[in-house]
Amino acid sequence: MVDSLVIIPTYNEKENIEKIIRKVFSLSIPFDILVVDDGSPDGTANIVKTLQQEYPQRLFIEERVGKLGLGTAYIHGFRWALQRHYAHIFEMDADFSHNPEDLIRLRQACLEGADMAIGSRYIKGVNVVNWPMSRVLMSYFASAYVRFIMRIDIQDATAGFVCFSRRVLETIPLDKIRFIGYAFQIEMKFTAIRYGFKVVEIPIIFTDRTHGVSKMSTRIFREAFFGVIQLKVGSWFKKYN
Ligand SMILES: Nc1nc2c(ncn2[C@@H]2O[C@H](COP(=O)(O)OP(=O)(O)OP(=O)(O)O)[C@@H](O)[C@H]2O)c(=O)[nH]1
Ligand SMILES: [Mg+2]
Repeated sequence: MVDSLVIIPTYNEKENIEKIIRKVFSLSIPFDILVVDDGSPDGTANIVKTLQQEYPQRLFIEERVGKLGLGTAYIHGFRWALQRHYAHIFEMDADFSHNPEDLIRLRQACLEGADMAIGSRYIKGVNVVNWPMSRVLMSYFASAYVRFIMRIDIQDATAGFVCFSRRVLETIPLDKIRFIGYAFQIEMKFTAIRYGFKVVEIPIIFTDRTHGVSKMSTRIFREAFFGVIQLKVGSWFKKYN
């Protein structure tokens, strides 16, 4: 039985979705895929459903009615995975910013004792390809800001390429996770560390999307900026056990 599930949230990814699914299924280690699509108007879900005939019992889709945000898409996917047998549960973007080949290295880190392995852009310098300098700087300083406020030793706090061991998702109260964008990624890491899980960073090269459109918005940015302060203050009053 396949022990790994890659959750791919999608909103208007018709240029990427078929290619990324085929790429994941061509890896030397088997991974199942769950696409969580938020009613993409461009028909992303239909492409997935057609491919399901080619990959029965390996490719799954959950469709939600509207664009409900990345964080809640992942929470939906985590719950789906926990109802099944998966030991390793991954987050990965649809747009090839994350190289599917790296799934194997993230999984390996968890097999070697990590509870959560993060594909990190900032372990050895800055490994980002094709981002405008302004965005690299923003992301890099965002991580520094998070480290400063949260006092966590994570170089790439907003990373969205992650392998969770099942026990992490079973332990974290998923109904208490409240953020949806970059702050969601920070919140998951912060919470896992607070619960005492071993979180490791694996260096990856991150490439800007070449197809499709960005869903990054100032709202997501604002959520992250104020969210970390809220998370930090909230953690003073919260018990992690
Ligand atoms: N289900 C779902 N998926 C989403 C939503 N917003 C973004 N996504 C997906 O989440 C992943 C990351 O979103 P991106 O738009 O690539 O965000 P980003 O990487 O910060 O920005 P760019 O790479 O510049 O576009 C992609 O696979 C998107 O399709 C959403 O509201 N719901
Ligand atoms: Mg992207």
